[in-house]
Order: sequence, then C-alpha cells, then structure tokens
Amino acid sequence: MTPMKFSILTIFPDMFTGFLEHGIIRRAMDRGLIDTGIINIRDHAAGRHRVTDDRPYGGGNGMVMKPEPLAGAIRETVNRYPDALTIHLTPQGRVFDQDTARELTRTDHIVMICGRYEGIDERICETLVDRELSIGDYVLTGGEVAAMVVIDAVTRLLPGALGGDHSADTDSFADQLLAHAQYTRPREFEGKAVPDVLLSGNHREIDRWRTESAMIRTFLKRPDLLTKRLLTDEETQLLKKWHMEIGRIIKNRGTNG
Ligand code: 9D3
Repeated sequence: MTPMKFSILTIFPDMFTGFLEHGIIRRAMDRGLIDTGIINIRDHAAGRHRVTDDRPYGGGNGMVMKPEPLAGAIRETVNRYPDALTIHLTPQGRVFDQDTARELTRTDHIVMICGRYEGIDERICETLVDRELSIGDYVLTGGEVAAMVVIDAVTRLLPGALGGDHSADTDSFADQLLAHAQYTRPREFEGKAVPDVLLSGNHREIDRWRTESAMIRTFLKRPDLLTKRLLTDEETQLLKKWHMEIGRIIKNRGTNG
C-alpha cells in the first residue's frame, strides 16, 4: 500500500522534527503507513531577504503572510500531486473532531497550510484552499501545532499504526465514552489498593466493571457525551441500576427544605 502523505507548508519546519521522530508517528513512518514532506514557505519567497510577511492593507496591528510565497509552495505541491486535499489550519475553520479524523483517513494526500502572524492573505483562502480546520476555541500562535494535532489523530487511526488489535478504536461508538479507570503494579500504592475485581481473573466481571467505570466517569466528567450517544443494553441496565439506587437514597432521606 502507498503511504498516506502529509505535505506541511510552514515557515518553522524545525517545529515538526521532534514530533515526527517519536512514538506512533515515527513507527507509522518507518512502516510506510504515512509519509511526510516539510516545505519551507520561505524557500518560495523572493529577494535577498526572502520575506514572507507584510503589513496589512487598511492598517492595524500585526503582519499578514504574503500570497506569492504561499501560492508558490502550494502550487509546487499540488502540481505534483493533483488529487491532494489542501487544508488551511485557521481559527475560522470548522472544529476538528474524531469524525473528521476518521473521514481524513480516507484521503491519499493532505497539504497543510500553517499560518503565522495575523493570518494569510484572503486570496489564497479563496483560490487554493479546499478546507479550513480549527482545533478548538482558544488562540494559538500559528497553525503548526494544529497541523500536528490533525496528523497525530489521523495517523493513529490508520490500520496497523497502533500494533495489536485496536480495531475497537475505529468504532465511532466506542470513542464517545471516556476510558475506564486504569491500574498497573504495584497492587497497593500509598495505601490505595487496586480494585479486587481486576485481580480476580474473571473476565466477564472485569468487562462489566470497566463498562461501569467508563459510564460513571463519562456521566460525572462529560455528561454532554452521554446525552448525544445511543446506549447498549448493558449500559441501559447500568443507568437503571444507578437510578434505582439513587431513588432509594432520596426516598430514605427526605428533604432538608
Ligand atoms: C489574536 C489574533 N486574532 C485576532 C482576532 C486572530 C488570530 C490570528 C492567528 C488568532 C490566532 C492565530 C493563530 N492561530 C492559528 O493559526 C490556528 C488556530 C488557533 O489559534 N486556534 C485553534 N485552531 C487553530 S488552527 C490554526
């Protein structure tokens, strides 16, 4: 299989070296699941100083990325790979989520444009960009970290990226719940023991405990995730069990008002 390709356009190529050299991303590169190309936008800038930014028309604070170097960098990449999807990382984009990550795994080649300063000249957005993505409602200093987030989330979904059987991970239903609590050795740490059921070897009981742990944690920490999601029979049974237990607590205590 030919690797999924990410071409990254940036004025800070060194920001990506550490990211690409470690862990699952490194392994996905070594295994030929992904390929990355870092294109320095400055290499497409003209003049002795290779300037990539300029003052905004109309005045105001900050600088804007000039269109010519961006157009040069984008066109060089897209001419070579005409089917590439061009994504601009920008606070104006639709917010990237797990569904988008799953969708992007079906793309052969993504060109990522990382802006700096106040952003890029609008004419680039209008003519050379297929899609805009944000990674959330907070202010970053540029698109590079956002590009790494997208590459990270997409790469780990590619078959073979995680090693072992992580097919459950591609199940959209599974990742709408928080993970269950996790423990490793030692059996007792600073006076706190690992739940007995996890040492019992009873895998049906362990699975039930993990489902309940995941449900409780999601209900307490991210109830918004639960209300959006359909429930399995087992999950419905757990909610009914809590509902009954809570009902008993309320009935036995009365009110304080
Ligand atoms: C304070 C500057 N803002 C004025 C309204 C605009 C602005 C310009 C450029 C804010 C942030 C940035 C740099 N951010 C990105 O390039 C970026 C980003 C982000 O800031 N948040 C979430 N996702 C992304 S993707 C790219």
